Amino acid sequence: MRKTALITGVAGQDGSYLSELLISKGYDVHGIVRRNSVPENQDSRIKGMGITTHYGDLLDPYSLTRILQEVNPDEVYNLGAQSHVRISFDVPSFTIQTNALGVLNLLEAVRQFNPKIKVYQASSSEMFGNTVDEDGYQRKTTPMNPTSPYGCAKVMGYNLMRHYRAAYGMHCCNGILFNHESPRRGSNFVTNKIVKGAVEIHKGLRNELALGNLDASRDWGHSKDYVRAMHMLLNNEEPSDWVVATGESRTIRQMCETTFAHLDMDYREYVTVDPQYFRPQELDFLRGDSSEIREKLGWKPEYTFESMVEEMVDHWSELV
Ligand code: G4F
Repeated sequence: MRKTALITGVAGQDGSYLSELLISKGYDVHGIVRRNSVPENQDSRIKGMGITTHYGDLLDPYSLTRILQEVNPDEVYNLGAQSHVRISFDVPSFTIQTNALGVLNLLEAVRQFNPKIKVYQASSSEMFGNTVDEDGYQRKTTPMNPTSPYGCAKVMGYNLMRHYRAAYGMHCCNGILFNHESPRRGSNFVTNKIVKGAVEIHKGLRNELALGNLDASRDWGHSKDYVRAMHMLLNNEEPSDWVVATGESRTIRQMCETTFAHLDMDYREYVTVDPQYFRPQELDFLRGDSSEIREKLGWKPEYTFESMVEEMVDHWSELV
């Protein structure tokens, strides 16, 4: 029988790739969108895909109950969040409400409507903060010491999922996803900001690119590979928590070097550092150990760091 999926945050980078994946697998896909004064800004990534959208909000439990009743999903993917770490310092209360209380609202609505629905939670490597195991990796046993309101809220969401699994036997799964990018990434996240800026400089539209901390290091994968992992791990018989990562870490400086080199430029001639992009507390280093999902579920990324950057450069070169 045809399966039905409900996705919060459907209009975002991951929501749009996940929708495409599920549609290709024969799912009926529904998504929750929040009211926006310019709706065109919101559906640009998902227009014409064949998704049914519903107005709702993680902070409005009535809307969640109504949508669950209307859609009656087999699987719920909670990708809705205030997803920008730097901005979480500016809007900490909103971030905590959406990213932590929102998870509770969704879990309670599912539990009361039908506790057999499978629930995926977009947990994040930001939860680890500056803790790294002795071998230089983070894994699900690594202590969580978040360094941002965003990270604190994600830890709460993560724990709520584990609690609902243990207390009510619900099929709740956390995907602890390390950074994942693509041409659909918002251009205020560092990868797309660098690529867009480099392409604009290459085309003579600007002279420099101002960034924040160039020495932070991230484990960057491609969103398309990571939404595949979401679907795989949610459909594993035993509900559990899984790390999804490439196992490679690069600094922002290295990201600049690779991107500008693709365009035959030297980043050192154009990149400047502007303290306005620093964070009150920085997460210095991320590198994930995803051996469990690779060994048990056979997941592995198809993109390399280089092929991902190339795709992003091609995208912006066509667009700008
Ligand atoms: O691209 P970012 O903004 O991503 P960040 O903070 O790592 O968060 C992303 O990944 C998390 C997973 O670990 C997700 F949970 C979260 O939702 C989001 O998707 O920043 C990456 C790094 C930071 O160290 C930041 O300080 O880049 C550094 N950076 C340097 N200059 C900058 C800039 N970040 C941004 N956004 N803009 C800059 O100009």
